[in-house]
Amino acid sequence: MPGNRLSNMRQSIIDGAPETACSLAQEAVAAGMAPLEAINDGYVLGMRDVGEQFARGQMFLPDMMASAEAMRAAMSVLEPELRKQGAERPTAGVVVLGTTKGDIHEIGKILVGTLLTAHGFEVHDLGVDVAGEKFAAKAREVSADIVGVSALLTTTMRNQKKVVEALEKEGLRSSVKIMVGGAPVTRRWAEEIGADGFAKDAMSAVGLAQELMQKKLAAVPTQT
Ligand code: B12
Repeated sequence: MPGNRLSNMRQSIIDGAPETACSLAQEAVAAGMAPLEAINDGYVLGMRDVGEQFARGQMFLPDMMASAEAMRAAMSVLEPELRKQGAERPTAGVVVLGTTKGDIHEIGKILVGTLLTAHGFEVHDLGVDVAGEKFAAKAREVSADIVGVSALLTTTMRNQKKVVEALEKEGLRSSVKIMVGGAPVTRRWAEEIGADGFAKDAMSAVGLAQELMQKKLAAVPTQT
């Protein structure tokens, strides 16, 4: 029963139970459930509950770590399924992705990277705690079209601006589009720091990346 399955998935994250999270994901794949449905309507809701309980002081850091572990276990099953969807398409664009300096949250960023890959983007994931200069150096190395910067803490959001500045300093700002995201990030913040766009979740991030690619290509003079 899909309804039950989704609520069990949600609960496995709240319980911080990697084995249950993993076997529920395997069952879902075997039953033909769309991986994105399992993620968005099951596991991510559990993560949201965990965040709320943590904020209310009803859960502590070790619980939150166990939940993150359970989420990773589920993703290890679902991620390859998502990737399969984009395996044989031409490259939609080159994206450099990472979490800002001082921040080690990675689950949302990984999800964004997976969905971008599933939609044909070539993704270079720099991981977590990444300084602006490192984003800029990688963007130059791989001739990135887009740099995507994640931040989950109100304190590390500010470092998204440092990435914008680092790209400017490297002379890359006109050739690279910048998108930002993460729970505390808003459209207004993106505008304030001079980024090109914000997306609230991984699926919207794909739409945004496609839109930014169109803008980028429209700005390039056609060769005769
Ligand atoms: C799991 C978790 C952790 C795990 C992270 C494990 C890991 N490997 O990632 C651990 C336990 C390590 C952790 C640590 C901490 N955490 Co924490 N954590 C969370 C929690 C519960 C869930 C985050 C998550 O994975 N969500 C699920 C994913 C799918 O959602 P998401 O990250 O928002 O990503 C989606 C969108 O935002 C968007 N997106 C994300 N990135 C990007 C990038 C781009 C380019 C785009 C376009 C879109 C996009 O798309 C994603 C997919 O849909 C949140 C609560 C919450 N609801 O956010 C707290 C939370 C973020 N943590 C918090 C805190 C306080 C901390 C600690 C400081 C705790 C402490 N005292 O040590 C440390 C910080 C460590 C550090 N320096 O980074 C606070 C932040 C408060 C604040 N306003 O700053 C939160 C909000 C909890 C709370 N309610 O208080 N945490």
